[in-house]
Amino acid sequence: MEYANLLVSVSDRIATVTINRPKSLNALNPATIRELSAAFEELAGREDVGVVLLTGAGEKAFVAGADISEMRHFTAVDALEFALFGQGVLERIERLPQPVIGVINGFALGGGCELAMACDLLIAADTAKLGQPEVNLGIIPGYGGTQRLPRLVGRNLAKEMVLTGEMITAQRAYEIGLVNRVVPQAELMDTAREVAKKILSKGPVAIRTAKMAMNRGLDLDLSNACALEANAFAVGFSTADRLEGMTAFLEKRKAVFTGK
Ligand code: CO8
Repeated sequence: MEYANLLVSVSDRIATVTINRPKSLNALNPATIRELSAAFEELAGREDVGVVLLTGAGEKAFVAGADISEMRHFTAVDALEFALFGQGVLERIERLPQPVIGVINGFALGGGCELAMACDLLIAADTAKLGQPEVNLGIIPGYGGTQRLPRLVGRNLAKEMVLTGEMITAQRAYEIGLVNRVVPQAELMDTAREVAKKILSKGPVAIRTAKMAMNRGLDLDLSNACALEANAFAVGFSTADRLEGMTAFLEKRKAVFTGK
């Protein structure tokens, strides 16, 4: 599928989705959000895709937020619609069957930081900066920032970021658990692909059910979350891959998984 604001490519079972509006620092306008929705809907159904990398075009920005020039003309009703639609798109990304690695190549601000937080894990360039600067514009985060950020880094650190609007460095984001790794800009894509390849070498059904159990379980109390895990664990025993994985271990060879 061709997009005006995205580049989508697939190679070696890794899809790369690049938000491609570098002149606006990859800001999310309504058209781009709609395209992200369509792209991730398509990727969910692709059996030749095992991991998705999500990044921004150029070296300066992942996504510098919602597009302020378009948002400036919104009515409250427009804002509600834009927020709810965008939240649905981020939920689609979060619940994609395949893992999504956010490759944070520069500024991830406002809606960009929120988009990053919908990914399963984040690898950031040492030059990246993250933040929720909405209060500088007299508004608040609208794509789940007030909700996902406290869940990820804790209430007080999230409040500091949202209430001061200050950006933090990639290194600081690593220290507070907002990103998984920080690497030199030049090594960013290679590192992301290495992590993707490691995930791809595991049993695909196990990867999908582990992601689902962690995502859904976080919204439940521990007892129900563990019951969900037990059921997902049991499903794994219906696969040929678990027999292959265990047999390969006992035969001291590398497992060859088929996703069945
Ligand atoms: N929207 C539109 N254009 C943008 C945005 C943006 N968010 N960010 C940057 N740009 C544009 C600039 O206007 C500029 O355009 P031009 O060259 O035509 O003047 C170009 O990108 C380059 O930007 P700068 O010249 O500003 O580059 P600097 O290196 O000086 O600064 C910054 C980089 C610090 C990233 C700066 O551009 C900045 O502060 N950007 C805005 C960041 C921001 O406030 N983001 C939050 C937006 S609000 C939001 O995301 C809410 C999300 C929830 C939405 C809910 C729906 C209602």
